[in-house]
Amino acid sequence: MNINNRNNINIKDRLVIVIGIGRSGLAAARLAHYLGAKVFISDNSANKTVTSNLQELQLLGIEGELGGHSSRIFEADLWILSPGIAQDSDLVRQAQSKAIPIVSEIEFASWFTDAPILAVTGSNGKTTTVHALALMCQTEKIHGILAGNMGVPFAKMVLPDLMEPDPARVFILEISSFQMEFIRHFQPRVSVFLNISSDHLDRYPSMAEYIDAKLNLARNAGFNDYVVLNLDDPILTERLKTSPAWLVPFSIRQQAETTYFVDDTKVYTSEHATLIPLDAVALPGRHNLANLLAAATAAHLIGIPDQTIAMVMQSFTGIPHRLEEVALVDGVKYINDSKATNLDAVKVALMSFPDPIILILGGKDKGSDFRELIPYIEHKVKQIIAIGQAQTPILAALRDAVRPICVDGLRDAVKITRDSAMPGDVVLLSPGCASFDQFRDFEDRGDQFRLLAKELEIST
Ligand code: UMA
Repeated sequence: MNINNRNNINIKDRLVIVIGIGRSGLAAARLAHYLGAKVFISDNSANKTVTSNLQELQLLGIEGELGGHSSRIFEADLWILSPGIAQDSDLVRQAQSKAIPIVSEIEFASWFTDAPILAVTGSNGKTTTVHALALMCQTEKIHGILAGNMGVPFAKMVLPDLMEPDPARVFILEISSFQMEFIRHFQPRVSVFLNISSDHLDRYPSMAEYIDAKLNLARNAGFNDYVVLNLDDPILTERLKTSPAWLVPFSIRQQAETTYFVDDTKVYTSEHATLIPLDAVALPGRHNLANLLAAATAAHLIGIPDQTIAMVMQSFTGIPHRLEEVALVDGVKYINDSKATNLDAVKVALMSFPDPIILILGGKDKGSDFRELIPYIEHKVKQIIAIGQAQTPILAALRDAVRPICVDGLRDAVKITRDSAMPGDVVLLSPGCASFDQFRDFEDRGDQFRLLAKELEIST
């Protein structure tokens, strides 16, 4: 199937194989089915989620297989690949050797909408930024809708718009590096780059490949598109300087060329009027100020008034699983930062509290070097409780700085904090790792932590 020209792509009666039937696969299969494709879905697992997803699709007449990939997946006009499947996997190589076109769910969904897309990527802060941006993009003329890596597949949101088009629609997408691996035509009107730091080194051979995947977001950006980038991030400024798009920087340190700028007391517009005093910004932390400035800059580019932007900055208090206070037990704060799946996010979390911290760290190791945490834990973290597969590298890296305790799981970790935490301490779940060794995803991990902390709160 020829997918070279986006405007001529027609999947009606084409054999579309969806690989992976998680959230993305389910949504992509439904969209492809609605558009008249012959859809077949395949997943190498047979867990509860994929079984129930398959059952749901079977009701539409879509066929599929679980527990392994048969040769049937290679009789295909097109593959839609779930983000959890790596570009260098054997499966992908086999399809490539048979010249089967492969696209990501984001690419696939983007073919079927002409609504402007504001897409946000970065190693940290994506979810906070897209939530703030989506709130800003709610006006009479602009009906923003949020999707992507934050948990709602883009394909799921494109389908209702096909059934009932909304001329005011704007999509706000959180984009991960995984979702950018199989991109052809995907072209956001505004691409936002927050920051780049080491992450997902279990999936990419090196930082260079990870950065390349992220930068794919702006690969198709043209003269009429915008690239919003963090001026304080040297990798981003260097790598994006040759983009043909309009480069629109934001910064919390520098005042040059930015749409909004910051001093010690206020955020200002480019006309030097006050946008908002810093003490009126609801979301704490310098890193969050950078996220809000990124969102504000993107919103400004599509015509959102400053007043609306300021209102969101004043009222938006953050998202679940991101430095979320979930319980107060005898003067000890329990903080759920399950969304911190890399070490940079853990560092930010550690810098956010002046109080002594008991840190719950670990999960599925991503090849991170936990020694990076040493300057952040010294004199601040009184105990580390290590969970999950990453226990061994955590022990090896941090044994001399603070003796980590290893426990089986989150329940045991929380139990220990009941005895060891003193009033004024913070118990911080900021795992710095993926969740898939013990949990369905980071949300499941955060929900379980919240529940366990609440149980403690009730029992006191
Ligand atoms: N599978 C196969 N064959 C293989 C390997 C895997 O069939 O060879 C199957 C697995 O059994 C699984 C499916 O493929 O059922 C993969 O699903 P998936 O991991 O892509 O999960 P989805 O439910 O589709 O969720 C994805 C994103 N997951 C990942 O990127 C790993 C979700 O991001 C996202 O919210 C969702 O699409 C909707 O867009 C999660 C995430 O952890 C939150 N993202 C990473 C992060 O934030 O660090 C990038």
